[in-house]
Amino acid sequence: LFSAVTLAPRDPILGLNEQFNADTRPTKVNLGVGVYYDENGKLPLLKCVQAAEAAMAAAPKPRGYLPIDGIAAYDAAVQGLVFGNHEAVAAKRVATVQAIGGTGALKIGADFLKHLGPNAKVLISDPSWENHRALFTQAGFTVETYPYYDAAVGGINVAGMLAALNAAPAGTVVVLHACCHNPTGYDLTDAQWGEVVAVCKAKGLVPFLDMAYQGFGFGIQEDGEAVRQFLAAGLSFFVSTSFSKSFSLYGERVGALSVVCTSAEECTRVLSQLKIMVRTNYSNPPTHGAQVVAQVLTTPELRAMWEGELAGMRERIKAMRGALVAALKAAGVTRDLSFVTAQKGMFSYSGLTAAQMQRLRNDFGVYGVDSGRICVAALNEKNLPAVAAAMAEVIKG
Ligand code: PLP
Ligand code: TYF
Repeated sequence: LFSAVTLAPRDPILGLNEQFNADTRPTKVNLGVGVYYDENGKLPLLKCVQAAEAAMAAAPKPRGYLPIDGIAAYDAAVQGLVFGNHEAVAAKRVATVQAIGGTGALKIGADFLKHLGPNAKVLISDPSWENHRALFTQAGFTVETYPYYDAAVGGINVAGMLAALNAAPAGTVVVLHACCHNPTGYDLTDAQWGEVVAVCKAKGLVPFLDMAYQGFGFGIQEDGEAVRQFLAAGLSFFVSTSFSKSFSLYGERVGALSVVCTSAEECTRVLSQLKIMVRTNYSNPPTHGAQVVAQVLTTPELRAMWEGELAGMRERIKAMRGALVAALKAAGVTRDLSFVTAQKGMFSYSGLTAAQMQRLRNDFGVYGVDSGRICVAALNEKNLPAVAAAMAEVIKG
């Protein structure tokens, strides 16, 4: 039965974890996978999460099946976070379903889109989170890219991106990183978002905003600018939400898919189809993580606690970016490093070549992705000197 089954390649990022775990050097540092570690190098368990769980444990509830679209209070809280108090929410023209992480939200959206337009193409940024390609391909789409990162200018090739979108046929699904682009850390400016929105509108493209890092750029509100612009343009679009990073709830798999429609009536029909996608994949979502997030988002004291803890993560990452630049300069690196502090979110595209990244790994036990991406959210005051020294060695050759 399985004699013709080929061996699939490892996930380029998760595969690195296995290699890291097998490394016996005590000085090894994992800057591969996109996970936030605190100043002690530990995965945080947020205080707001602990408080919500304590409250839940004090009033334990039975675990029946959830509705297919998840916990109603959770879906409403997600809408508030992503769409603010926009008229679209009050008008009941946003369909939101709880999903199994941001990945699950993308897949529910992809499956629905495949039914909607079986011949549509999907465009993702070049480069993008590798799972975007894999997931939309698995859902049956042909996946192509639009230009995004330009090594020559050390930033975004906006003209190239707009030209590619302009040339795409109506109905093309365009996957966009709402904030904190993975892997490059470069986001469009507000004005550039305006241009992207205008092309999507003029050409009848289907925007799919992936929001996996809300709050890691400038702030919860600030990071919603792209969503606000698509709302203001009156477009129908998709938003996938992940709370893996912003609540440090990676393993609970908490996310949501929202689809902005043109009317409440249309929204009812769309929601009914999203529920079929959920039902035929896993029937209904799990309880615990979404209950925690709903409790935090809807309890004022817990919400304030979360916003403070999220700001703490964001500020610590910024401090590490600054410290990395300072340490590299002190170690004699003369090239312009301003991009490290200009980039946002958990990653930095370091500009190092695959060979340099491999040397970092092999000679110094510093693990990053071959694309040159390092997770700056895993830096701390203890590991930073060694990382900077290793990077300086490798950069200077
Ligand atoms: N989208 C992007 C851009 C990501 O970086 C991630 C990271 O894991 C995800 C989606 C998936 O999030 P989740 O772990 O919640 O499935
Ligand atoms: O890009 C990252 O590192 C995170 C985590 O298949 C991740 O988004 C990486 C690969 C993958 C799933 C999650």
